Amino acid sequence: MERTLVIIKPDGVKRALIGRIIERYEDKNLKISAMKFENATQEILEKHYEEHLGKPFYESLLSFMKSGPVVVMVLYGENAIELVRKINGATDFLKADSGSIRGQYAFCTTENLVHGSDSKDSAEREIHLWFPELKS
Ligand code: RTP
Ligand code: MG
Repeated sequence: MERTLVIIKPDGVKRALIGRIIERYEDKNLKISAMKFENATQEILEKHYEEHLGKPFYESLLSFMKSGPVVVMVLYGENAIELVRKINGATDFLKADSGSIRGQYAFCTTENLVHGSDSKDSAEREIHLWFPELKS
């Protein structure tokens, strides 16, 4: 069993896609073990996206992520990390499989609806960042 951190970004919330997005994960047998709805702070976003500091899209990414509330959740199941990234689809919306969340709904590369941790280390780091109260 593996766990991973998923964020439904402000565009997913504004477009009323929360239910349809969560359904995709549940349909693939991933279970929710923690979930919250909140406005992400500058502080948490700087830590969450520290690997992207200095990249051309960094500032617009942070302001987009602060443009409205997000849904943050911990999902668990077999191969949860890879499975979530497959369900989410490629970062570039033009390359995302049409059956993926981004392939179906995204029309922009920055505003791309969902986040999924990209490795075991990232998943643990991000889970501790967003849910410091959870045990490892
Ligand atoms: P995520 O972290 O959200 O699951 O997405 P990812 O691994 O597919 O993409 P990553 O390279 O980690 O980029 C993080 C987020 O930054 C925005 N981005 N915009 N305009 C652009 O060229 C660009 N590139 C990245 C996206 O919101 C991406 O999900
Ligand atoms: Mg990433």
